[in-house]
Amino acid sequence: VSFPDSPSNEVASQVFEAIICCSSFVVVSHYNPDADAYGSSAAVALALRELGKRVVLVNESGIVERYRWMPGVGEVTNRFPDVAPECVIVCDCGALDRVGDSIKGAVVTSPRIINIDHHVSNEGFGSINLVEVGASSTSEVVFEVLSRQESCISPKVATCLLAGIYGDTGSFRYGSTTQKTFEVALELVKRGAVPHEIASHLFSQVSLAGTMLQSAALLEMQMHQGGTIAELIVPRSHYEKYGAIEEDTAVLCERARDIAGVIISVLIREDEGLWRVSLRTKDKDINLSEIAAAFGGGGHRAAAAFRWRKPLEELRSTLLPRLKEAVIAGSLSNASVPNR
Ligand SMILES: [Mn+2]
Repeated sequence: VSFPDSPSNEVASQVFEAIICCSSFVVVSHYNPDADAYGSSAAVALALRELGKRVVLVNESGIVERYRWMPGVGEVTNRFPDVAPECVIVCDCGALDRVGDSIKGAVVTSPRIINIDHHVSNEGFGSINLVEVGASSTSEVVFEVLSRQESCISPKVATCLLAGIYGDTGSFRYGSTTQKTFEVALELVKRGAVPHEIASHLFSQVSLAGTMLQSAALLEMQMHQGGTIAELIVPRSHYEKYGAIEEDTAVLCERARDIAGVIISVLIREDEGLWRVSLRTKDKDINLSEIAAAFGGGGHRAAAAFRWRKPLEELRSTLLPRLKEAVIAGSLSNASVPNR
């Protein structure tokens, strides 16, 4: 499958040519990785190795257990190698900060950075920037690069990429899912990815402790603006209370968003010395990336995040009015949103 009409087709070719020229690589994705961060970076790493390259796969968060089944994830290290590679490939990072403080220093000194991403907020920090804002996932963009050579897409690589697409599209449910997404997915299935196995790993292996913690958070959920905004707060003490870990809360914001009538969900998680805030919407007219950017974060229209280092009450009194404004503006521009 080829995409002659894609505006970034030429850049994808540039990326492929640059890859051919170098012999040693670090491939890195954002800390607190999701299926797309791991999937896109691991796919690149495995494909490069197939081309005879030396590759180290790096993520500041190391190996997140729930994604260990993904090909390549078992070899992820949280340390940038001492010997600098010829090229660093950064996947799924809207900003270089997203690789994490302990990795960023080494990345910025690299003579060649290839930035492969789909975040609307991408800062263009690479020597080559393959940023496709219309793509469902970085995995979809990576496919565009790797599909230039038949041998690059092994069943393992196909599995990584399809997992990334499943993750970022919420199983092909979100507005970012396009005809091209399905075309790429079809191609990946032809190359050996098994959809039901990937879906089972991603969505049917939730931990019991995590489910208990999620239930506690949902019971305490606060609704605002006539049930259009759902707010969840997870205090740090709850992780210990339920024996859960931080990654167990990853899907909580989506669960709140998926409630009938909810337009925006916000998840506020306590971390050491800061609050981690996630935002989700199912209204295509609301741009959460803009709201998160106002708080120093970023992301996509439908899913964005930021960190807050001041008191919780100050966060709530600043953020909630902005979300209410967005809901009102969104419902004015989109008559299909029920007026509740
Ligand atoms: Mn992504």
